[in-house]
Amino acid sequence: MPVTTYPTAPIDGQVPGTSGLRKKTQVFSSPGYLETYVQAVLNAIGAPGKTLVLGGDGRFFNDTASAIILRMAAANGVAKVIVGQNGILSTPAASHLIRLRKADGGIILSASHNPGGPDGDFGLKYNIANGGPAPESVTDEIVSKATTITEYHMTDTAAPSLSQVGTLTLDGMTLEVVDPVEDYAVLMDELFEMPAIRALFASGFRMRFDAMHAVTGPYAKEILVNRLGAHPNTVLNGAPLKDFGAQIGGGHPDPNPVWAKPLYDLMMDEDAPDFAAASDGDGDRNMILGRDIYVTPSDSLAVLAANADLAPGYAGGINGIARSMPTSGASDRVAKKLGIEAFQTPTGWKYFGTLLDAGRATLCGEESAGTGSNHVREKDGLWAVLLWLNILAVRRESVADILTAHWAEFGRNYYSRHDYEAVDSGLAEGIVADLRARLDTLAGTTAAGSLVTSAEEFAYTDPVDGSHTTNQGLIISFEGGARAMLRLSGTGTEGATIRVYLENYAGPEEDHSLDAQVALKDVIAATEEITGIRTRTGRDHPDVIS
Ligand code: VG1
Ligand code: CO
Repeated sequence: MPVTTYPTAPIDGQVPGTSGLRKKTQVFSSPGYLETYVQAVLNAIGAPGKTLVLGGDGRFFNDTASAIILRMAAANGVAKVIVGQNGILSTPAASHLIRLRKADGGIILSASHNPGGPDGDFGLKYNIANGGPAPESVTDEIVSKATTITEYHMTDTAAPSLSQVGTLTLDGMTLEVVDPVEDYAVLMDELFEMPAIRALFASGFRMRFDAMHAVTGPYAKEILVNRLGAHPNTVLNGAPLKDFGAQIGGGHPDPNPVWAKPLYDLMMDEDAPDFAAASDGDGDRNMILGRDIYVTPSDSLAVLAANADLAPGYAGGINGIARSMPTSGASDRVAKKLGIEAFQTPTGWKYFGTLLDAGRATLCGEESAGTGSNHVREKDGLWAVLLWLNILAVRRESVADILTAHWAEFGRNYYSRHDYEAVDSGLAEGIVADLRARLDTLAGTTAAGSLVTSAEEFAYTDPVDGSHTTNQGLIISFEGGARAMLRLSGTGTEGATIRVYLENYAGPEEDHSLDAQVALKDVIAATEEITGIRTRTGRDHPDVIS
């Protein structure tokens, strides 16, 4: 087998954040950069004889990167790679394929909701045999290899075209090209009451799913239209584009009220359909909308958990609910009622893996539009949409009625996230460091009329494997149950993004009809008084409010 060995490239700031390595496409595609990181992954996992899954969200550089990775896998002795046709797999579909085919792991090419294109972002994430993102122990090993290796290996043979499903070889390595949608669609058939959802659509129920020109287009068309009988106009922006439509209309595959504004506006219109959803670049996030109502991801997790037993996949009930620390406590109230465990983990899906594997958590969620279950080891956008559809098909109530009834029973956790983007990194780190230094002095003080009951830095000990992680965000708790959380994003590629998460609770008898920003105004004012973010960044409002 003709293999050439090349010198590695220096990888700056390579520490993987909450979701693998993300960089500007120009950095990722610069000579030797992708190759050095891939060689580090292959060395860290011990490539010879392994079976790996490979696929990505189809963004610019996906095809070139896939070809390079295949040639490197062959040169490093990987036995077999199962790859999505044309190098495409959504993140949840990749997770499922790793599990279904008992692969040793997988490489997912995506920068998720970050913009794509030559001037956008690219990313690479390694997932382990359970289908989930590599835990810190593995990513630390990859980072250590990336900074110490001096060469990478690649076969001289060109990678074959991935346009046809079938089995090929590349210099002795088996290459199986699979339909990216089929296995995933079968899994969804098993979990949900498909006849009930089909009957719902047949009864005239109208839905819009915005694929945002990203990877979920083909998945949504197959499942919603072909299998469930939804009208073909249900799927919007269903043709995947390498830049997610940035050129044609400023597309940016981040499913929230800001970036999916046309869909949001449609649902606030008189003539709105019954239900709408959107997903992100790699298909693991979801946004849920009903007529005249936006469902926050934290509320969505709580509603899904409270109603999960309406779907066949969860008919026996759920074992536990895990949420990330900045996600609102709404799902904790559901866990309490169900008499099951509730977990609060650091941000990032990798922290749910052990709880899912151990059968202690069945549903998991993050405030950043991620919801999922033990069916895979990633968050799953279409899964959340289908569970909502299953619940709507059984209850035959509107999204707004379901939410109103939920709040009447459990109370409402008003919630919002304020992001300050592209802040100077030193300034952002200074704001966090100054607050960290004052945490011990905050309890008992009042800010903007609110009494601080405690202030702490979030640290987490995994209840399954005992691993410990620190510095996972700052939490300020106020009298009455309100919380403000602060952390720096680990997925940005330009300066720093400061995320401020805000929560306030209104009990079952209280008013649930307020605008979230109004309900949170005291927490917002107190947080600014304590942190000084707006004063110090010189901004009078956040860049994104979700
Ligand atoms: C963000 C979200 C986090 C999520 C991560 C990856 O991280 O806040 O909840 O797990 O993105 O999601 P950060 O560090 O920027 O806050 V995805 O859909 O981008 O894989
Ligand atoms: Co994503």
